[in-house]
Amino acid sequence: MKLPMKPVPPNEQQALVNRLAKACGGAYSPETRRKYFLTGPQWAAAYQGQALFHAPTREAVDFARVIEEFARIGIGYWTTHDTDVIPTEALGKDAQWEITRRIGEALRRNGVACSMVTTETFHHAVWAASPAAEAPEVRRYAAFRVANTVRIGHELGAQFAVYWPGSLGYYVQGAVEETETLRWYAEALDAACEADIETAKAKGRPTLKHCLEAKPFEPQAEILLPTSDAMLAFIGSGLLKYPAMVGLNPEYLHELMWGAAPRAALARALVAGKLWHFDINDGYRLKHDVDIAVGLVNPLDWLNVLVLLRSHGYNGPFNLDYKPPRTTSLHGVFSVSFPTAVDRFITLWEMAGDVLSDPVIGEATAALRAGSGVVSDDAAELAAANRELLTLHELIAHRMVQILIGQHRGRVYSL
Ligand code: 3MF
Ligand code: MG
Ligand code: MG
Repeated sequence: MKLPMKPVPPNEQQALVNRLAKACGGAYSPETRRKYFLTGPQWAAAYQGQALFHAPTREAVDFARVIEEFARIGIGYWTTHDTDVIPTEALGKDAQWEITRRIGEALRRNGVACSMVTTETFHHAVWAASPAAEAPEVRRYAAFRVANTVRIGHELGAQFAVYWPGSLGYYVQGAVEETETLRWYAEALDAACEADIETAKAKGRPTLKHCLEAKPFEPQAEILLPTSDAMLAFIGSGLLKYPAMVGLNPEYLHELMWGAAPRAALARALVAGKLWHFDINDGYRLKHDVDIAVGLVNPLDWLNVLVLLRSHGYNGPFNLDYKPPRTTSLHGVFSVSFPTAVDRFITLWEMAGDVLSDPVIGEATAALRAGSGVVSDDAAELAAANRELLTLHELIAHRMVQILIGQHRGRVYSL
């Protein structure tokens, strides 16, 4: 290994990073990247590295720069919270429409489309007791906020609205009555759907797909809708006026955090016909929301997830909802973090295609489904009849790892 012989002065560091990023190879062209429904959040690019125990490490960046950089990288879609781009005090006012107009211009100038809008219902002090707070005035304001976001979405040409309820929960039990709070939360979503129906009609556009996003921990200690399964139950509970307009935006890490198999959680959303939008990232089980970029922690699990989605014809967005690490500079956000995340995704997506057309996996899967042909009411006899066939479970897992690491192409090491 060649180690730097001398210190790398600040004015030479970007060039070093650029050279090594290029040396990694495996990068796709912006044209190729644009063929995938990859969406880039304003908040991910503009994240400055701050957290409860962390001061920011990066300078601020506005929507014009983010949209321009996404275009350069080849990320064809942009997503945003209302307050990522519009100051809270300007929401619903003329200033909001002036900013929306400038966003529209930046999108058009760069050939980027806005695919999704979302309402921030977690950061501002007004949400201290959640968007479904006891005070009716706060709930009225929440209804205004989600309806207003829907109108912004239509103005920008979005197809999706996402809702992460954020502070829907509590730190201490007793004061909040859960059933009532859920009913109140449903009323806010009803208001969003009603604003959507009205705006879509006025503009001659289809209505948006309204997608709920669950997270098991943070920012409350206890969460009322902690998982995608809880969200599905909520959609089917009878509390919503327009359940057919409401589906899911699962986030990979949010499911992994509580201990789920993300692939199984996605399968449950698929069979319910509610997998409409997908936040992609990576991280660890039973930790906080570390929001690491896709495929950096669990590439094999990711390959499995994409095999499931490809085989079911999922054609919704893949939203790059991660946080570039605090150790990455702003230059690094756009020259290393986003492009490498996009390229790992594309490689894993294409590998999922390899898995689906792999003759070994194909034959093994078909054989498992064919069974032994031995029909019996004797449990021991049945078990014995399938014993050898079931070894294929492990063989398929091995084959997937081979495909992941390139071993199927002859990557071996001699001792
Ligand atoms: C929090 C999240 C959110 C949601 C966003 C969309 C800041 O963990 O994942 O990102 O994705 O609010 O509604
Ligand atoms: Mg998310
Ligand atoms: Mg997250």
